[in-house]
Amino acid sequence: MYELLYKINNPTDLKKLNLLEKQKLAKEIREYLLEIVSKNGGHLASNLGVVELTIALHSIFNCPEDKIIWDVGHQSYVHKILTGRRKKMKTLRKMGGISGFPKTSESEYDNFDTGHSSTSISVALGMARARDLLKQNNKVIAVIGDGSLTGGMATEALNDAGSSKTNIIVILNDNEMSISKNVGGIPALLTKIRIKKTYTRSNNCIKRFFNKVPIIGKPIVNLAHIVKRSIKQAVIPNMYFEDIGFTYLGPVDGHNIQELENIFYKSQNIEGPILIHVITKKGKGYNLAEENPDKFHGISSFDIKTGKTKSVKVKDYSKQFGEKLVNLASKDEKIVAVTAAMKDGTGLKEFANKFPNRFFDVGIAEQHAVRINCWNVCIRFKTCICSIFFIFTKRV
Ligand SMILES: Cc1ncc(C[n+]2csc(CCOP(=O)(O)OP(=O)(O)O)c2C)c(N)n1
Repeated sequence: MYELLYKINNPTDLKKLNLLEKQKLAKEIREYLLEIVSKNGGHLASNLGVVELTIALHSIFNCPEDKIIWDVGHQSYVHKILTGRRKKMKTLRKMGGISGFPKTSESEYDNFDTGHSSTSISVALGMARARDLLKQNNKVIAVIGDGSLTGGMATEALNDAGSSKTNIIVILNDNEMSISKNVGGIPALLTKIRIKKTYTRSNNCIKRFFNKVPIIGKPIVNLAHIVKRSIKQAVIPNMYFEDIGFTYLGPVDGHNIQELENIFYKSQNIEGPILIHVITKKGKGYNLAEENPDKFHGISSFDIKTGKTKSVKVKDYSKQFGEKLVNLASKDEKIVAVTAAMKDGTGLKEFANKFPNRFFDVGIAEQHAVRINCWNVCIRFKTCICSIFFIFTKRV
């Protein structure tokens, strides 16, 4: 069943595989992830989404010399499987078992003990600067999701890294999801960038067509070339990343190993900060998770066929909190709820359904979530603090 997987004990073994074998390995890894998480519980959808991305990263870069920083770290299972911890993954969420997040004490392939989101670019930039001071030349790669990119710290780090001229690679794993659907202006920007592929394709088709038209064809193409940059500015907002100092590469299909390897290979010869935009599907390869990525983000043990969780449902703290809040809010329309991308985790799902106009998901932005409440009256403030407080206590 796991014919190839059992032969991979480190990235060197992986590098020996050809493309077809890597594709087969991706399939086996997905089966293995399902087997483990359905028994033990864990973060499933995010890991299913980064299988090819992780294979391509470990095929092109040379870890542990090259440093990969996984933002949040909940998507590091595949990385663990490929870096000698395949068997240990069976102890996930067991007493004394393997961590579900990168742990420096666990492996030389893990570079930072994560958990909080939006930290990876800062960490990577620090490592890149230390490397430069030590006159070393390893690569430093931050892998950050589009959800985590909404966190303020990520923007602060992009701002610093963009002007630094330091060699650093930021891989943006864009699956359009945080735990729930991603929200705000940055996801909207990324959606616009995704149309680039369509734009480039149609642009080339038009060019080919006019080049064939006698006499007037070539001048039209030339004229188009002159205005191209301004059109590009208007149509392709990837200029945002370029304007703040990054070389932008992509968007690339995050489930195509060959394309990913090509772009990672290319990135090694570019100086300065690079942002590679990778499009992935959360829950990829397991229909139920593709359809309900939020349910399968973090899940307790479940039946693979039906997707039904096996644990007995108890009324936990967040459920109690959510119910009470709905109850209070039905009687007092001044009550609002603010969450930092944790609608489900903080028990606010029902509130959001019942009072959509009084529900605010502000993205992974806890500081901002607390502060937008500055017009507060007492009860509003309490509501907000409960929600934020809960994030910090039951975050992962
Ligand atoms: C500061 C902080 N707030 C909230 C969380 C809870 N959390 C864990 S993963 C996640 C969503 C991350 O989305 P994204 O970065 O897009 O990764 P994906 O799971 O979609 O691959 C959230 C909100 C956290 N880990 N840290």
